[in-house]
Parts: sequence; structure tokens; C-alpha cells
Amino acid sequence: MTSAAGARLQPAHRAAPLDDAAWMQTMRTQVEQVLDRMLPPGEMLPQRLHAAMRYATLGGGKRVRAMLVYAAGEWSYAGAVDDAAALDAAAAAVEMIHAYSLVHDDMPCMDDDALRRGRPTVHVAFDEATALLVGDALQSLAFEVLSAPSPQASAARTVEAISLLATASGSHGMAGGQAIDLASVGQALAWHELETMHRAKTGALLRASVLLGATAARSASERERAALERFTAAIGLAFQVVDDVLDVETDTATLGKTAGKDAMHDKPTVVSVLGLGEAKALAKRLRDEAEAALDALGGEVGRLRHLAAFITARTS
Ligand code: GRG
Repeated sequence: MTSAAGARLQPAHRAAPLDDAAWMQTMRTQVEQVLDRMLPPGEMLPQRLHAAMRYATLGGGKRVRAMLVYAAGEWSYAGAVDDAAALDAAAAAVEMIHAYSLVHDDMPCMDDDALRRGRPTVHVAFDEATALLVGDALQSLAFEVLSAPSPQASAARTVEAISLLATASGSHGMAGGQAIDLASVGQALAWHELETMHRAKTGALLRASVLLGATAARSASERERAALERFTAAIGLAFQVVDDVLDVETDTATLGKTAGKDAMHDKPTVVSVLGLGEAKALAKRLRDEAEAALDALGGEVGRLRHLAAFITARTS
């Protein structure tokens, strides 16, 4: 074991396994410590930008993407993690990209929201120009972090990881999905159009999180790759289906962001297209699909199984 991160991923014969709730809390704390270490100090010039980057990234959040990296990492290392630094780098990088997307998504030119993670959004707490720069700088830092994961990581695997995250974040992934989302305001989308948008906007980064963890220690076989793709497709869509259900069923205080925003902005959602009952039924089917994919994958899939259940039954 080379670091504290390795210690919590020891296999059962070497350390008492954590139950799933304790494991999630441990992973959350782990990635927050890594982010705290990797983000420039708020006192470093330019202080306002660095303080805002820390505000955006360290201010709460479920850390689902980081947990997917760690869970898939357990599968990749078959429980015995010798290079925890590579997983830490990937977990921090996906959380930085995610934080950047939330900062930009909340800006007046996009979703125009004043509340995120139970606090004023970055452009409200700081200002719009700073919020724009926070997103830019977090995106760059994510790739900087990913390009120097650990002395043990091979150059080829590092390049593969950078490419994976770049594709997931760009116009074929998250940013592209956001563009379709913005263009869909006031439109009546067919289900397949909405699904395509969500798979890009939300699903691409969740997919990258799983694959970054899963390929940390070794290359997946063709059969394993197919099972991983099936798993990420299911949880990626499920995450947004549940998000749309929560948007209509849950209050602002619980969500930590403004509830009912989609209807307010006349945006097509899973609920507006399928109806509430069918949206909930779809979330259940997607959980079954994720479970079946993990059965096909085999190996150390316990944490991934727990995260699939968490994603499809989350309450905030
Ligand atoms: C401006 C170039 C440019 C790109 C912007 C803004 C953007 C790209 C993409 C937005 C993508 C986006 C906001 C997707 C929403 C995904 C989603 C459901 C976010 C909420 O995730 P949670 O619930 O949040 O995991 P926490 O706060 O728990 O981390």
C-alpha cells in the first residue's frame, strides 16, 4: 500500500471491509481531501479566482462521480490497490469538471440560478466574470491533475485517461448535451431526442468516471468492456431520470438547488415527456439493467452495485 487511499481499498482478508454507507462516507472524505490539496490556496494570487474555485469545488455535493471512479477502481485492481494516487487523480479530475459545469450551468446566460449545494451560486457570491474564469480554470486543472497521476502509471494509460475525459466533457459529451438542452427550451422533444440529450449532458461524465476507474489497473477485455458500457448507459440515464423526478417532487431545501426549475423554464424533461409514473418505472428498469450488466461483468462489483442502487433511489 502506498497511501492512505490504498488502505481503505484493502481486500477483506487484509482489513475489515467497510459497509456501503461507511465506504461512501470514506470516499467522500477522501476526494474532498485530495481536492483541497490540489486546488490552489485561496491566499495565492489571483486570490479572488482561487477563492472562487475552492468555493465552487469544496462546497458540498454528493461526490457520486468520484465514488464511481473509486468503485470501478476496486473492480480494476480486484480489491488490492497498489496505486491509489491514480484513482485519486481521476476522482479529483471528474469532480473538477463536474464543478465547472455546475458553475457555468448556473450563470445567467444558461440556467440562471442563484442557489447550488444550498449556497449562493458562484456568480452571485462572486461575480459573473469570476464564475466564467472558475469554470475555465477548473477545466484546465482537471487535465493537469490527470496528466500527472502517479509515478507508476504508464504514459499510454495516462494519455488514454486524458482522452476519455476530454471526449466526455466536449461537444460530443457534456458541453454538446448542454447545447441541445439550451436549444430545447419551449420545444416538444420526442423521447429519443431527450434521451440523446441526457446521455450526452449527464451520462457522458458518469461513463467517463466508471471507465477511468475501470481502466486504472488494466485494460478490460471486449466482454468486460461491453458490460461496462451497458452499466454506464443504464446509470447515466437513470441519474437524469431521477433528477427530473426530484425536480418535481422534492423541495428546494432538500435539493440545495431551486426545485421546479424545468417547468418554470418550459424545458422538456423525462417527466414532461413520459409522465411521473412512467419516469419512476423507467428508473427501476434502469436499475435492473445496471444490475444485469454487473452480473455479466463479474469480479469485485459490490461497490458499483451499491452505487447503482444509490443513483436510482437517491433523494437529493
Ligand atoms: C460553457 C463550454 C461550456 C460548457 C458548459 C454547463 C455545461 C457545459 C454543462 C452542464 C451540464 C450539467 C449541468 C449537467 C447537469 C447534470 C446534473 C444532473 C447535475 C447535478 O449533479 P449532482 O446531483 O450534483 O451529482 P452534486 O451537487 O451532488 O455534485
